[in-house]
Amino acid sequence: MRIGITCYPTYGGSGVVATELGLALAALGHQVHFISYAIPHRLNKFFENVFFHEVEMSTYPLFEHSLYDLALTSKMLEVFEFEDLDLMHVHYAIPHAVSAYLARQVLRRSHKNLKFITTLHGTDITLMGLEPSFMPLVKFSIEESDGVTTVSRFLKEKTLTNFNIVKDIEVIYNFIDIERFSRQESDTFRKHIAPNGEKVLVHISNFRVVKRVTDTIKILEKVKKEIPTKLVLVGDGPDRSECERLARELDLQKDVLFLGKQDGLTEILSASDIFLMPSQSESFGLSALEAMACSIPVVSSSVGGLPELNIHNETGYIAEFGDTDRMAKYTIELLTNEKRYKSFSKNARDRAVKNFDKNLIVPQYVAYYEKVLNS
Ligand code: GMT
Repeated sequence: MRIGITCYPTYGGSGVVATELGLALAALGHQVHFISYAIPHRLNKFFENVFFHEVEMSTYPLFEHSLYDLALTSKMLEVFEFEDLDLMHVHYAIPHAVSAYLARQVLRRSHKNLKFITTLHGTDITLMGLEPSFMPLVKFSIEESDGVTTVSRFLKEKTLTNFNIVKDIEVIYNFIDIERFSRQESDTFRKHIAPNGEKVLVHISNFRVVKRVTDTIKILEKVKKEIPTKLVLVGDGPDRSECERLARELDLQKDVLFLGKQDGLTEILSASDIFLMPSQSESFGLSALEAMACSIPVVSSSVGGLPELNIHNETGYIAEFGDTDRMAKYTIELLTNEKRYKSFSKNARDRAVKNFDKNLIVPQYVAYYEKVLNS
């Protein structure tokens, strides 16, 4: 197949899933054309069967705001025409599904048929999509998509109820390369961050308010009262300054390591004991899956799709969001019970391998593409 993929190219789960999917499809022999305003984060070298088309943005004094949605539509039309695409797959509804819809309508005039699939990832349904300035178009573009997938059962339910939609939606979970994400046996990084044998908690995100990164510091404060522990924070975003302020206020500035955006996630995860995900909203939790694949148990909130990933008392623990006392209690329990820790660690890896291996999930996308193309 010749597949066009549009996603946000920045540091974030939906872009990562879209890029990894495109690379996996290309490795299977499909031709993949990424269409976005910048080259996606993980598309950083040459890959056979993979092409990138940059959406060019022209500036003009009359246009005070960028007209990205329209420029994206035009680029989709150009790529469809010259690369003979079979299908467009857009990730994150706003504005990608609307641009794909527009492209399809333009092509219909010349009796050409472009089908598009929309994958909903999270805040396009639970937060941004609900804003009055977006809601009618999000509903419309989902209803008009030739196929719709969500990354969890939770997100499917939310889509149907939040937007009052009656439509078949396919749940296709996030996936992982289980060979790339596996525990590395090197203690160089660990010695650097925990030189006196401290335990290590880790969190990876884009530091948006919904991630509640400050809760990880509150958890550290409570855990540290019982066990010498460090906290590694990976990523960057709007809440980073607030986290740095809180760490100083709680006199934890030497125990919280802010690493910023990083590529070598397996090395960092392999040097850690527990992954914290205290989110207020989370449709799946891709970075928790990355941790599980590296045999790291997860202490998370119970929101959204997290219980579909992190099984309470098996791969980690879940607690109500905001309940940092309980999350700290669970963390201490795991860090002080070696037998339980080992079994959770094994369960986490096993669950990632059995349920979220890219070799299981990518064929589900291919089958769905075929179903939509043949409908
Ligand atoms: O919806 C978002 O916040 C954007 C998106 C992203 O690009 O980071 O994150 C979502 O998509 C990921 C990949 O499917 C999921 O693993 C994340 O749980 C989800 N984030 C939220 O629901 C907050």
